[in-house]
Amino acid sequence: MVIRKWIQRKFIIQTSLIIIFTLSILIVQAQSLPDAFTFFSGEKVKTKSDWYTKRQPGIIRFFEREVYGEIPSVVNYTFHYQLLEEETKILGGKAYRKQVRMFIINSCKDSISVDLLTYYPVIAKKVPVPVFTLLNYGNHTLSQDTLIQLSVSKLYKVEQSRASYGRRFPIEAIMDSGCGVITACYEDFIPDNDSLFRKTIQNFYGITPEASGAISIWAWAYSRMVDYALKQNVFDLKKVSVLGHSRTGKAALWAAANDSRIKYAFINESGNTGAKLNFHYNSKAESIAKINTSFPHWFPVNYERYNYMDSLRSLPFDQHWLIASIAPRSVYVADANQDYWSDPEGEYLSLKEAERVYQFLGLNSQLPSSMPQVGDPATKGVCGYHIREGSHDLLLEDWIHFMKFIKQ
Ligand code: GTR
Repeated sequence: MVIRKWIQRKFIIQTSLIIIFTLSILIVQAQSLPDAFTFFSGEKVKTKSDWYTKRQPGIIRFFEREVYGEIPSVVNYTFHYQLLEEETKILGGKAYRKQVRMFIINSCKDSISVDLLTYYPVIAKKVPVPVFTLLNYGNHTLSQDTLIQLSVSKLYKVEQSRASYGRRFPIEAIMDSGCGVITACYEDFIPDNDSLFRKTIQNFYGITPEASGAISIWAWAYSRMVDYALKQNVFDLKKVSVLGHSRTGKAALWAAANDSRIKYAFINESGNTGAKLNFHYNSKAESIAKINTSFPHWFPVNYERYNYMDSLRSLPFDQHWLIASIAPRSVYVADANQDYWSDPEGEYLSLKEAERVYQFLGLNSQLPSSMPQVGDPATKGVCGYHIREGSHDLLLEDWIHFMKFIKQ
């Protein structure tokens, strides 16, 4: 009896000690949200110039080294454009479609090709229109139209997948709204597959697979669509945008942070390592450890250092820094209320935190203090947000809000 009591007491003491020890580790490690205005040195951003000349570039360098990895330098490539389809009138004459094959040639004269599918309303010939650049899963997946070439990416040469993502590309509504669009298959730039990614990044882009990730190559891809947009006289240079959904939303965000020619960033349900705030830790949502495990080729090896730091709330940075680095240019984040994996609340909080930087810089943004309700978009000023009913997708409803925002 005495021995049993003694064992019980010993067990209780030991368990309590373990609990106290674990809690103390968590308390020591857990921090508050890393401040966008504080440099790693501990110094504070005091002026707008501090932000634009030191903090903003410092954030980009940090994310390049630690999160997304190296982006290829465009000067190492030459580009050649081959017309596949001349400007063709479509939709009963209210818009034009054009298809161009872009050859990207590296310094060893190796090349890859990407099919650019472009649409613009007829009015664009008189008055340049806003343009969305969009990465997709194969140009032919967007439409029933058999004149749209099957994507050059080997993985997509499948006629059955034609129009399988038609819902993500409401072309008639886009043309009716008076906007243009340039779209290309994301895997034409680099395959979304670990072993093919490793080969392509090494052999074609000349970057080691450890030093970069596919998100950086897709961000570079957005900039290459922007190069093409800027060569067309039908698009308004002040309204050149990137639009990405989910994994390509992460890439669109990273592209906008790096490329100041991008004036609007539409970041749809980008989730972890996109717009989502890691400090809003939520067990239903994707974590850094999970994304690094499921998609090791999306990020450089450095990013693995941050596995579990989100659950411990000990990360030294967070994604609102990256959103803020887009300032003074516009950013719009969008969610769906059943998309728990992307963590809509975490995305809104991130945008709301980034807004503090926009306001510090004297820019007009008026996001509500609590998260907007479904069907009640927040679109006043340079930062926009909406959440719609439904699950993870890019739908006409999202496009309608984006088109209204870019045109205002
Ligand atoms: C998921 C991934 C997300 C998101 C999504 C997508 O499997 O966990 O981060 O990128 O894929 O791209 O559809």
